[in-house]
Order: sequence, then structure tokens, then C-alpha cells
Amino acid sequence: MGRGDVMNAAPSMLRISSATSMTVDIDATRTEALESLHSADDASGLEDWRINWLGTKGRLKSMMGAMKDLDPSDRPAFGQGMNALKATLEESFAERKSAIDSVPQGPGIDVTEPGLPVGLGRQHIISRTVADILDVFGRMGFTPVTGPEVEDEWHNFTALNVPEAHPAREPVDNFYLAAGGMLRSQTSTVQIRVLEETPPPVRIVAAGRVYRPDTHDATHFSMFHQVEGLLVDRDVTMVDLKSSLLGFAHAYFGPEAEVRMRPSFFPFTEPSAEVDMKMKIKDSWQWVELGGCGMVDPNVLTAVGLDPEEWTGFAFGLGVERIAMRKYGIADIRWLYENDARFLRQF
Ligand code: FA5
Repeated sequence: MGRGDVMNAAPSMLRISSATSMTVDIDATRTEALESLHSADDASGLEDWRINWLGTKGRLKSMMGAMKDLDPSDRPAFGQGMNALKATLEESFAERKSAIDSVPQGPGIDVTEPGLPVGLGRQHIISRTVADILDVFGRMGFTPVTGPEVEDEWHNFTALNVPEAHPAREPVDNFYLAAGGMLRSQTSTVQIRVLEETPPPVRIVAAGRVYRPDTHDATHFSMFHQVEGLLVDRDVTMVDLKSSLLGFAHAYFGPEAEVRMRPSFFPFTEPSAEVDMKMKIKDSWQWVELGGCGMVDPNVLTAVGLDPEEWTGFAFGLGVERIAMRKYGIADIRWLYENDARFLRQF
């Protein structure tokens, strides 16, 4: 066997010296190191392995230290064997590390566990009431329209025939804005906006929020909803007004519901009336006041450029919360706006 053969044949086991009786078995070392590497299954186990085998005071370093005890003719083969071993271990370490790094750490995920239920939302009872009311009037030929909640005094008062000095304009009864304008106090503003834009005949219904600095109690809130109806055509009479309200009451509260109109006053209607509806509340029939109505005042028609000799009309405005409270037996308006899901979930 020539010298080159010895180099290539990298003996796997060399007896170093009888003095230390230490046997360096490269193959067995490789096997042991690789087995130990594969039993390391997390980052810290892997690091312990690296320090133990490849570290500066590790097993490979101490094996190299045995070189000096070898017969000089054995040293090249031993060195070559150790280099190959080191390369193998480094490569295996890198593979194992990338395998472990690619596994997400942390608590195990049980993919068979059922997911968390998704809390499905629902329409607020007032939104649903608005939709139901618009639906009824829609079937009666009233087109749904909307108007802005931030208004000017022209649309909220002046064009509605409310004189400059009228107490309804008092700052204590309205939300005036520092930048000018106000939060509308009634949906009657939409009557003006529609008549300014649309030549009659018109037949619209408008629902939305209105704002008044009323003290909160069981039946009053500072933000509430109204639904406004307006019909302008030729030869409109109070019979048309009452039959429209009765048609709504029958469709919404049931065929036994009744409508009553009590004389009242609004600057924008003449004559004017309070609207009461008779409905069944807990087995007894009761009259409930829901809003105001009347024949469109000639001054309103004039304000929007219509000839009151040619055009006539009726209008009504109902409180949506009051309607919902009666229909669903809600005793206190404040419950609607506390955002208590336990309450709202009932509807
Ligand atoms: C009006 O607002 C008139 N614009 C109605 C109208 C329209 C008359 C068209 C004639 C022609 P009133 O201020 O009465 O009217 O309010 C109407 C309804 O809104 C009341 O009947 C009540 O149901 C409701 N409402 C009034 N204030 C509050 C409040 N603070 N909280 C809850 N609902 C209210």
C-alpha cells in the first residue's frame, strides 16, 4: 500500500497510543453525532448540539487534539478523515437548522378544533322600522327621498312659513352650529328641498334623523327619527291626507287600526292636525299620538315658486321611535340608544 492509498483510505479507526489507550473511531463518531443531531428538535437543542460537537471546546476539537499522539505517518489520513467528518456535520447541522426554523414555534395548533363563532350583526330596530315604513308608503306610490341633516334656516324655518320672531327658532330649542346653519329639527325641510327641485305633481316620503335639545326622558331624545310625507297636485283634499294615513295604519299596525286627526297648528300647514293612531297594545286598544299633518300652507307653495291657486297638497310628519316603541312594546326611548346588545338583540 503506497502513501497515496493511505491518504485516500482515511482509516476509520486509529489506535492513538497505548499510553492513553484512546481509540478514535471516525465512523462511530459520525454515527453518534448524526443521531444526536436528529434528536435535537428545537432551536435550543440544536444550539446545545452545535456547542457540544462543533464548538471551540467541542468533541471534534478534542479529537483533533489527539493528532499529536499519532504516529506521524498516520497523521495525514487522520486529518483528512476529521476534515470530512467536520464537513459532514456542518452540512447536516445547516440542513437540520433550516428544517427546524421552518416549523412555526409556539403552542401547537389543533386544526380540528371548531372555529370561534362569528357574531353576525343585525339591523338596529329603528333602521328596520324606517325601512318597513318606507316600504308601506312606497307601495302607496310615495317615492323615498333624503335630505341633509345639516341645514340652513331657510329650509328649516323661513320657507316653511316660520316667521323670524317665532319661538320655534329659539336657540334653546335648536342646535345651531358655530360655523353657521343648524342641525335640522324636523324632516319638513325635505318638503322644501323637493319642491325647489321638482315640478309637481310630487309624491315623496323622507325618513331620517332630526335633532332637538330636549331633555331625555322615557319618550324624548335629543336625536330621533321622523318620516315625512308630501303630496302636491291639483285638487288635493284632506280626504286624500286621511286616507293615506289610514292606508299606512292598516298596512303597518293591522286592518283594525284607526286614524284620528285633532285640530292643531303648524306654520307650514293650514289647516293642521295632530295624528293619532288607534292600535292594540297588550290586548287593549289605545289612541297613540304619532305626529302632525295638514294641508300645505299657500305661503309654502309661494316660497318655492308655485302658484297656490293652481297647486294644493298635504304633508305629514311622524315620529319613528314612537311608532317602533308602540309596535314592539318598548317602554323607554333611551333603551334604543344605549347600545346594549342584550336589549337590541331581541328585535
Ligand atoms: C313636527 O316636527 C312637524 N314637522 C310635523 C309635521 C309635518 C306637521 C308635516 C305637519 C306637516 P312635532 O314637533 O310635533 O311636529 O314632531 C312630530 C313627532 O316627532 C312627534 O309627534 C313625536 O312623535 C316625535 N318627536 C318630537 N320630539 C321628539 C323627541 N324629543 N324624541 C322623540 N320623538 C319626538
